Amino acid sequence: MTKKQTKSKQNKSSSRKSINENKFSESSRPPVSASSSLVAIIMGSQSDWDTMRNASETLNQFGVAHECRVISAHRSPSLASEFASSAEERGFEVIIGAAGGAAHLAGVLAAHSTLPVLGVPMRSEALNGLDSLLATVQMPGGIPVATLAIGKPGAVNAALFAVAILANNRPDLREKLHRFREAQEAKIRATVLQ
Ligand code: RP5
Repeated sequence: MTKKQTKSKQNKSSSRKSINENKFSESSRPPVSASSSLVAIIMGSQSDWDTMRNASETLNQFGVAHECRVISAHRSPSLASEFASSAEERGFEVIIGAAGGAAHLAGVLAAHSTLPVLGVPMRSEALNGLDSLLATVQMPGGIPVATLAIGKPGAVNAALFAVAILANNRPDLREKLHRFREAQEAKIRATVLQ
């Protein structure tokens, strides 16, 4: 390659770079601020918090930094897409999406992110959570949501699943999971019925 050709290649690549940089600094995309949290617990309504606090408490037991937020797939669709689209860039590694009724939140978050998305169906008043379960679990092939149980067990398990994912490259967390299972088993072994 001649000097002229090399120079023109460099110019092209630097102009491509500046186009990309400009694109990211344009107002069409809100500035992304880094998060120190590894897990995002997103729920469709404040009314889901009583259940989802169990996920937060479980992550606290393992010392996993996380963020809890209300974002509705239907009432704040732009916020749902903004959050999920920037989650990876902000440093999150797992997203937990909890919603009830026409529970599309986890699916919408998964549609905007390649991070693992764990869905927790809320126990609904009308159909006891069956509606939430089916709406969360029946994703079309190509956009996966790992769906947990309805309500509190699902919230706890979503957190444990998130820890298991994070533990793949964090031996300290893997060790904590082993100890958690041992303590759980010891409790069952020690149970004496009166
Ligand atoms: C869903 O609708 C929420 O996740 C919640 O479980 C359900 C009811 O929401 P609210 O009417 O209590 O706000 O979007």
